[in-house]
Amino acid sequence: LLQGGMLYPRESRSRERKELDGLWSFRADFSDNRRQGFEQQWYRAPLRESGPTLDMPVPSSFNDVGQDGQLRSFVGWVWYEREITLPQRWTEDLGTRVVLRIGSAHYYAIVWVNGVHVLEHEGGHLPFEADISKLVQSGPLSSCRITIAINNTLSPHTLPPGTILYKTDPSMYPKGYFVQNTKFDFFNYAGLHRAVLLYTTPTTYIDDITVTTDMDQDIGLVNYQIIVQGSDHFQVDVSLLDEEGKVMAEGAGAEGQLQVPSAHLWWPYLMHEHPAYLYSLEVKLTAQTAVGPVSDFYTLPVGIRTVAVTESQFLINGKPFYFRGVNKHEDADIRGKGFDWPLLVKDFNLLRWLGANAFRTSHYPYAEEVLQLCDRYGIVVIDESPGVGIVLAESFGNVSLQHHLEVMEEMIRRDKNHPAVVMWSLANEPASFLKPAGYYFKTLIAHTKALDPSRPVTFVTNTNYEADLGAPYVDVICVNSYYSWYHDYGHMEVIQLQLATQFENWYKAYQKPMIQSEYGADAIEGFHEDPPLMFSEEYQKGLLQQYHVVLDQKRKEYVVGELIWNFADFMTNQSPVRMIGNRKGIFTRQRQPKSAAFLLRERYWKLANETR
Ligand code: BDP
Repeated sequence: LLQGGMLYPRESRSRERKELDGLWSFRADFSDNRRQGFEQQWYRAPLRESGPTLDMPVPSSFNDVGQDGQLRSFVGWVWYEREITLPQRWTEDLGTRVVLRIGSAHYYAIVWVNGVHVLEHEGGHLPFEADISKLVQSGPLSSCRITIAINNTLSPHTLPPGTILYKTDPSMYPKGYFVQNTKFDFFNYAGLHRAVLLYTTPTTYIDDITVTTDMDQDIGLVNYQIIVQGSDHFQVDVSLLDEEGKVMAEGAGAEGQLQVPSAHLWWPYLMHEHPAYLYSLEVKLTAQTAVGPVSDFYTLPVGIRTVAVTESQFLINGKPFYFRGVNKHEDADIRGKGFDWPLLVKDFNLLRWLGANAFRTSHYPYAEEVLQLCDRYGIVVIDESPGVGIVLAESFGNVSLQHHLEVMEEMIRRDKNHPAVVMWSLANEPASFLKPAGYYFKTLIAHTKALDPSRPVTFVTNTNYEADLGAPYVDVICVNSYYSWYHDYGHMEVIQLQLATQFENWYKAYQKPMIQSEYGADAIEGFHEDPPLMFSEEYQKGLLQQYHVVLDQKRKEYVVGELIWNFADFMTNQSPVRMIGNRKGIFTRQRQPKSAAFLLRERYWKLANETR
């Protein structure tokens, strides 16, 4: 199991944070073997001393901010560097612990501080951190230089997987020519995609908090477990405050249960008069240490809710819940997958405009700030791992499985306390008919459930119900289908029959609740054709309407949700079937509605009013 917690860095009476967003120095290593940076040790001295640098914004993907096509499609190591000045109290107070935290670096990262190697991390969508106190407190330096080398290369054992293809025909390609191939349908944006920051804690500190909640009649039960590092002699006190700041329950000790009479439950958006009620768990640590008494404070938002699955229902707080939602991507013009507040707020405003109550983090874990807003707004999340495009036999082997198990540990460690997260999705459209897929998913699902027994687990399939070797182990069957899009082009009249058959086959085989986890059609905004033709707004709308007829029948039985593909248009690799990206968005990449958005809006509000 992973060492150490991964609490979101919040300020408190005992904790400070310093964001390192802004311009970093940057260089892509275009040398033939891509290893010049290591051979010349670019981390040893300021980057500008080893060659020319570019200004690179953080957070952002590096691909789309420049005018250089080579950099846009670069595969290999890129180097980021930033020099910062630290406050004296951080560098001189030996009771202060200084931590460097990187929200996301895609894909493999190596970090140096003042030329000293401090950590490495694999995987582009989850945070990692290092205690750098010793490095910044060891000398007269009040500045510190952070160097991060990032490699975006994907192999059969990375998540997501990919392959490097060498093109060796000398009559067609120059010497050493290679391309990165992937089996997923979005652009492999890379760089420092989320906040890089420094934060402090005392040297004896609250390392991790785990909260699970339950109900006993109208009493809310909040189970908590706190992990402390730095000392064995400490005291932990907790109190749970309501939204007005009134103390509702108190406890002492690193583990326990708080009881909240007449608890306000955390409800999804539009399901209750007061959705998304959040309590605050205030944790106070006091310890006797060599340098005297120390206190650490951390406040965690807590939503009291339950999640359960029956043969045909998905229950939140004991009530049937229907996912009316979208699949998203972290994707936008210029910044690529870089975190951006205006974009985030716009997206949440659009979700509420739609009357949506849920989304899936297709196809990787999203920024923590996204989940925090879901907690606050009552938007329910299916939290998906970066297991997208697992289709090669090699990617089901032990090396890959081991990494996937670790990714689930990192993901659950980061996201376990979000009430909005109601289910883990382990993968999207894996080749789950391949023989090793049975063992792979059995092991992965058992591990995930051991890490978090409180949430159902799924993966999203497009395999035939008879051939799927992973489906026996999931709690909810999530199926993607593209009737009348990837086959039977133009023939919307076959959708109802094919979709009804899909649901009936799966349900008969498994008796588990089902979600239509993807369906949709490309439409170029402003293209109109009536009668509808593919790629017109009318076709996208017409196709969705056919799906809705069947969804309306089956949701009365065992279908518990529908997630449109996709919320917005997004960038993909170039190909003859992608016209500047995937156009299945109901919003454009700039977040303007196509006709289908109005259709969905009407539908979602109608569904909301029925179930309210
Ligand atoms: C599904 C994938 C999704 C694609 C979509 C499409 O899960 O990532 O973008 O198809 O082709 O198979 O539009």
